[in-house]
Order: sequence, then C-alpha cells, then structure tokens
Amino acid sequence: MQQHLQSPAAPLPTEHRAPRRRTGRLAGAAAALAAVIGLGTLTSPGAHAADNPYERGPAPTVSSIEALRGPYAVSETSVSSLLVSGFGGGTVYYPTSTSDGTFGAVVVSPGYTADQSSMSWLGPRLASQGFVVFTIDTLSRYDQPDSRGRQLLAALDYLTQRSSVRTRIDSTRLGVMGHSMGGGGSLEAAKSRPSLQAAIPLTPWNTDKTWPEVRTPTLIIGADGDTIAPVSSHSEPFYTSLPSTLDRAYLELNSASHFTPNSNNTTIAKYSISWLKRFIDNDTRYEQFLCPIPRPSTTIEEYRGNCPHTS
Ligand code: 9J3
Ligand code: ZN
Repeated sequence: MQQHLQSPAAPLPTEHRAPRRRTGRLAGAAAALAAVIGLGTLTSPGAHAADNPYERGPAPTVSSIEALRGPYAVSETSVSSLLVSGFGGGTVYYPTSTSDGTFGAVVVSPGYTADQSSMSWLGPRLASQGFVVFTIDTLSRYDQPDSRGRQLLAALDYLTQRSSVRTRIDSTRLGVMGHSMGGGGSLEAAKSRPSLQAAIPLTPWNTDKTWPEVRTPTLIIGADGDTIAPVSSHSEPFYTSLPSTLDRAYLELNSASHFTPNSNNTTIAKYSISWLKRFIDNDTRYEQFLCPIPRPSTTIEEYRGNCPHTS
C-alpha cells in the first residue's frame, strides 16, 4: 500500500480550498502568461494533487471519517412525490460549494413500513464528505425488495437527469444503499445495473439468498443481534454468494440490532464513507481503512473481505 502522509489536524474546508483557486485580473493575467509560455497552470491544486480526477476533499484520517461532519458544508432540497415517478420523492443532501467540480451520488432506501426519516442521519453525514445523497420514500411502505431496487434506480435517474442538483453530479459515479428490505433492494439494484460503482446494504433482508450476478463492489453490514434479518439467513449468505473475485466485504456490528442503521452510527458511517470514497471516487487514500481487514473490536463483531483489487 502506498504511503499516506497525514497532517495532525484535519484542515478546515476553507483552508483546503483556499489555495486551489486564485481570482481577479492579476491571477487571470498570470495564468494567461503561464499558458503562453507553456508552464503548468497556476490554479492547479497543491501538494497532494489529484492524479485521480474524482478525488475530493483533504487526505482522510481516522478522526475525519469518524467525525459527525466532513469538510463540506451541506445544503438540502426536498423532492415532492407529486413531481416524480417510479419512487416516492425524498430529500437531497449535497455539498453547497460548486468550486470542487462534480460529486458522485448515492441513493438510500428505507426498510419495510419506514420512510426517508429513518435514514436521514446518513444524508448530511455522507454529503459533508463530498457526495450527493438522496434519501427516498418508497411508493408504498410495504413495497418488497425487488420493488425497492427498481425505485432506487428510478431515483438515481431522476437525480442525474431531472433534479435541480443534476449538474453537480458525475452521472457515471453512482451508488446505492438501503436498510433491511431497502438493503435487499440495493442488491437488486446492483444486480440489474452493473454500472453502479458501490452498494452498501444495511442489515439487509431478502428472500433471494444468492447474489452471484452482482458486479458492483459491495459492503454488506449486518448486526449480531438482528432477529428480523438474522445474519445467518440474510447478510452472511448474501456476502458468501457474491463472486469471490468481486470487491466485497462483510461487516458485522457488535451489540447491534436490526434497527441500528436507523440512528447515527460511527461504525456504519466510517466504513460507508471509506467504501463510497474508494469505489465511487476511486480514492485510494481510503484504502487504509479497509485494508488490512479491520479486526474485531467493541464495535465490530466480525469483518470479512478482500482488500480492494486495484490500487
Ligand atoms: O425492511 C425490513 O425491516 C424487513 C424486515 C421485515 O420486517 O420483514 C418482515 C416481512
Ligand atoms: Zn439470487
């Protein structure tokens, strides 16, 4: 693994953005001169420059991925069910700034009988790290996982093609998440749309136990105390049935229940952020949190996986 140098404190957003852009006539003239005489641009990022065009935000640390908020200020906009089709509307959380280019996007489905509010904590927590996050309502609270999978895809299509934030999104860099039947739905969505870059089912529930068709890097998060979608009959067989050649991982939360994903949870957040960054943004700076495989702890009952395949 490559070396990742880290500053002792995570820079403030203004600190990491400030050096990236110079404005005004003088800078414009300097840039024009540089272009004429064949120098690199004066507006390029500094020391940890982006070989990777999808990299966003400062170099991560354990504290930065565990923090309640990342470096980006977040705005939100509500999407009425009356103005969309194929899913039930929702709320989009997105980085307020447009000065860092486009972002990857992820849609999140709730579980059986629940609505978007059951997953709302993930909106600002993920968006502040540099993603457009769409927590959705389903057409009916009783929709099954296959329907939730289709609704996740309809919501992604709305988000990238028609929503007010569509120009802020890189439509080639998309992911899905969901709780319970919504987690089962994220597996369905990945199975039917292999171009998805990441899937994270949370205490997923599905009657289909086998997912060899999935080509999307998938992190399955189960809970040791789940009696509604027990890991032995849901998360574990789902994980085991994914192709062994796929970038895949299974994280079993310690002392957790089926409903742990419905509240702010740092273990879910830090590994979700790392997975989305690694596979939606191709950001290898986050590999350090996924590889070597995390060891059991007070929060992790078990972790299985292969280290990400490319670096
Ligand atoms: O979405 C879920 O919480 C699925 C678990 C469930 O309630 O299944 C019973 C049919
Ligand atoms: Zn199957």
